[in-house]
Amino acid sequence: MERIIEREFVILKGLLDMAAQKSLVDDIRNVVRVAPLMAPVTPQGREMSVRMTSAGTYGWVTDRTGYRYETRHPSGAEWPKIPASILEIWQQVSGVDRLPDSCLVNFYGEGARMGMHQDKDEKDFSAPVLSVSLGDDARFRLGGKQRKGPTQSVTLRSGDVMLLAGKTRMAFHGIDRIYPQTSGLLDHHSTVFPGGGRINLTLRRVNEPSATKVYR
Ligand code: MD3
Ligand code: FE
Repeated sequence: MERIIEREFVILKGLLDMAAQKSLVDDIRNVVRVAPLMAPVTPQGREMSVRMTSAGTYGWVTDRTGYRYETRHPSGAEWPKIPASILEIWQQVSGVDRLPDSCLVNFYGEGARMGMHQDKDEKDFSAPVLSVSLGDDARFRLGGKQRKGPTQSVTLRSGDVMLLAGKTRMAFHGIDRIYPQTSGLLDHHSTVFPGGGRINLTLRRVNEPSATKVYR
């Protein structure tokens, strides 16, 4: 008999050791060279404090036109491939065969935050979302499917990996604050990430399962 245990909200504290974290930052530096970080503007015309770019088939973008996924950076170039090191984490922990088709790279400098929101610009809500934290500590807040209601807070540290599936996939969530200078990880790339800060990678399935090529 097959038993499926649904894991809806899993935090793998310290899954990535220092060596793995450093090589991920090297890989992200190469992504950022091809697809530079941007200062996203909301449809309401407010600049977000988080800097963003993407890798993969689809990248999440926002401007006065709205929130959406695009196949190109605003420069006109296609997004770089998702580094193999990042796909390996997905294969290790996601529990699904499909690979992510989007890797959002969020960069938080001192004072950056992300207000409570739901992720609902994707076509495939059946796949989990996976988050990788690198650099400075962050206060993460997770609520329910309604904007109002109880929330729980967790400190995310460098090397932590989080899996959001099932009901949690549609939960409101945000980053209240960054704790500056709590990690030296980004200092070895101070020209790319001046003043340290935090990087979050968010791996997602954007397109429908039927659009996925299966290789056997
Ligand atoms: C919970 N990023 O990019 S990652 C985002 O740390 C985003 O940069 C935050 O929220 C960050 O949309 C949080 C963790 C995360 C990602 C997706 C979720 C948590 C989630 C989707 C549903 C519920
Ligand atoms: Fe989100």
